[in-house]
Amino acid sequence: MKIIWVLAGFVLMIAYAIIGTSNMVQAEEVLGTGTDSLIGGDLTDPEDDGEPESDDGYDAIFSANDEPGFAGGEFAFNVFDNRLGPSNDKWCCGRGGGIPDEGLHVTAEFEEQYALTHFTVSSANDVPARDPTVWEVQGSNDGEDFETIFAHDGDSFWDQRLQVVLFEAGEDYDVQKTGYSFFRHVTFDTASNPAGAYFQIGEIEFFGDDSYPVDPKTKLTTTWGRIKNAR
Ligand SMILES: [Ca+2]
Ligand SMILES: [Ca+2]
Ligand SMILES: [Ca+2]
Ligand SMILES: [Ca+2]
Repeated sequence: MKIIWVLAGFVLMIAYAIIGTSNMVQAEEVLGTGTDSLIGGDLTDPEDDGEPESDDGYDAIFSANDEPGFAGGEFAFNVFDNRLGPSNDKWCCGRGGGIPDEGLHVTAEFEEQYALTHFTVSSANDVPARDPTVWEVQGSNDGEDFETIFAHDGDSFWDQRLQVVLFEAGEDYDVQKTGYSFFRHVTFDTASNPAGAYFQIGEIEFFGDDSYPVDPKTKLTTTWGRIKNAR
């Protein structure tokens, strides 16, 4: 009888290996459209229970150089509210005068440092010409000096509205050897910049590996460090 169980285990192992291989993702993979196509449980809200219209229930400290806040008039932090849809499910529509040289950026600061393993960026609900065409994802450990992790300068990735696109280390950008506690999405241009309502993003998800050593001196300079020191 024992040999049967060994054989059964062997067959299962092969089956898992085949399933695992077939699930391997391609570069800049389209995951689908709408909220259900988001991966969910990203670093900003592992439980997916953050309040969509207020900064409550999230594991990150958010900041932005345009419309910081959830809800609002389609404010920036709506890119972290776990929703794809109209109005305050998105960040829209760009500040007056067009995109500044520093870009339009939204930042999530974490308590730990992470090597960015993958992320998703989703288009919003309307006008495709508002989608980012020149943009970066950057990392930092002091919130001031940012390193470029992923950069794109060209056509928009999104060919549908509310479309979730996955970007992966080793496929779409270098496998990360540095952990960062700040991750920032910066948009430098869109097709319709600077005319009228020229910018929008539906959602951003960051995923990382925290098995990197944390430099305690770096940690003390971060907002999390200050909060911890004050306790
Ligand atoms: Ca949460
Ligand atoms: Ca999320
Ligand atoms: Ca919202
Ligand atoms: Ca959203």
